[in-house]
Amino acid sequence: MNKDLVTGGAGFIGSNLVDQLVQDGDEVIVVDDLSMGLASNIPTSPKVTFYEHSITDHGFMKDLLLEEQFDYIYLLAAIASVADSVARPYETHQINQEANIFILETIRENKLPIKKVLFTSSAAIYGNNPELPKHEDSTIDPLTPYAIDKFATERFVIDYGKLYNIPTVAVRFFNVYGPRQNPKSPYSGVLSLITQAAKLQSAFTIFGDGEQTRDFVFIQDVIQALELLSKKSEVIHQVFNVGAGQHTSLNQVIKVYEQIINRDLQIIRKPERTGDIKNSYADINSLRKIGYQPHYDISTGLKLYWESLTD
Ligand code: UD2
Repeated sequence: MNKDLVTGGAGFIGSNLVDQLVQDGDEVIVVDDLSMGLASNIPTSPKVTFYEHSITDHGFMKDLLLEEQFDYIYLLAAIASVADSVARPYETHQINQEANIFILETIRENKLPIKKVLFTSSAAIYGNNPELPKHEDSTIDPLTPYAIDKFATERFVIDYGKLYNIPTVAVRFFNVYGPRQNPKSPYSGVLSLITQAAKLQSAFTIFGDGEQTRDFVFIQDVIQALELLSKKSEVIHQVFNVGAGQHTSLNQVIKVYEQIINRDLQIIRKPERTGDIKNSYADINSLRKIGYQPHYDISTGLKLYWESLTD
């Protein structure tokens, strides 16, 4: 039986991953300080142990790593909001970078026999590079503390892998959406904000003309990608875009949603946000080559997201 560590396992993506790992029969340990996540997201199962702790507590993390001897480590704990990283750059650095390097360092120093360490980065590292679609080797343009730390940590993860012979891999998430996504801040993912507006029958604000596009990828497709990347032992020391490989405009999203809920959404239009990117989507050929195939188009994914709220 595999033993897995999921940092950030109470969050949106982390908790969906924990669900899957438990279904696979793994034993899962979650470390999360609940700064963004919710304890209620973590499945109650004898196979899951939850530690409400920050990954920046080095003593705690070291003891845990030495004691548990994990097979798989999924690094998802982070300040996940770009706006937060701008407000708290040093704290972001301690969480998003230093704490992760400390984990790698503990593995290196103690020669821990890990099967795979998977780090989660972001499409934010491409910044304003207008190239479409974004390839893993496209020019990067990290514009915020969030993007800088994500990129640098990706490099550390790959380099620790190559230099010290640790099986590591990194992913760059595009616009992930689905059940448990938290619509708490105005900078939360746009699909969680639309979903919340639909649920509360409140107005949704579109910034700009609504023709901006994003590569919206449903959480179950993301989980498929994470599982493939962690379980394929020959896949190491590489970074992968994780998206659906499609782009959809906000105006299209609104139409799809109105069909799902069978009524019109209340829309307010405001000027484009400063710094907004017009179009973004992922080249997912590297991921396809290892067997990834996205199964959820935007209408299927949004329908499942909507139904998860009304259950
Ligand atoms: C994502 C990240 C952002 C940064 C960026 C880098 C999230 C939530 N956002 O921004 O932090 O990493 O990638 O490329 O992960 N919009 C509205 N109304 C709203 C909210 C958003 O019209 O109430 C628009 C927004 O102006 C943008 C689009 O929807 O044009 C998507 O916004 P988003 O924040 O979900 O995602 P993105 O890709 O701009």
